[in-house]
Amino acid sequence: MSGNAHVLYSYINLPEIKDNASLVFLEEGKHITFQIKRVYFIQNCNDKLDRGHHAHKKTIQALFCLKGSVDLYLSDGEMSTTVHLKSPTEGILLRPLVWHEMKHMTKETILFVAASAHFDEKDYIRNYQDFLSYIKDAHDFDE
Ligand code: T46
Repeated sequence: MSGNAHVLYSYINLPEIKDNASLVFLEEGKHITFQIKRVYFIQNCNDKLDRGHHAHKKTIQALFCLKGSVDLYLSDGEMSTTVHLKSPTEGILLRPLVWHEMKHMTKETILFVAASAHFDEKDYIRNYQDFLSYIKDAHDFDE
């Protein structure tokens, strides 16, 4: 880990009811602080290639690994860290303008994501140099 990686994400802990099964739930406004506009999940990853390799301009996301595991590489261009997700009850809140890559997903892995916005390709920054320029411009504008 380099820098204060906690700025890049925060953990979200979900309740689990255990009887003859495990029931995990999440509620908007309680466990998820943003309004959920979309959910999606990624499964059946059938090769060793990483996924992600982008940042979002505005979209906030909550990521949970329902099955298997995934390593999430996160960077804001200065600090970086890798978070290992392996439990449906422990996810992360990923803020906008954080470059993310999903590594080591397998056929077993099911990654569930709740997002604050509908799908919009214009919200993606898919080139790392463009990402660095975008955050530099945003910082210059703030000053
Ligand atoms: C993210 C990580 C964690 C849609 O049409 N609708 C959707 O809601 C999504 C999520 C994707 N798509 C399309 C866009 C691409 O043509 O599905 C295709 C694959 O998307 P992408 O290459 O962005 O997939 P990942 O696994 O690299 O990234 C996904 C999300 O797209 C992204 O927002 O943060 O999971």
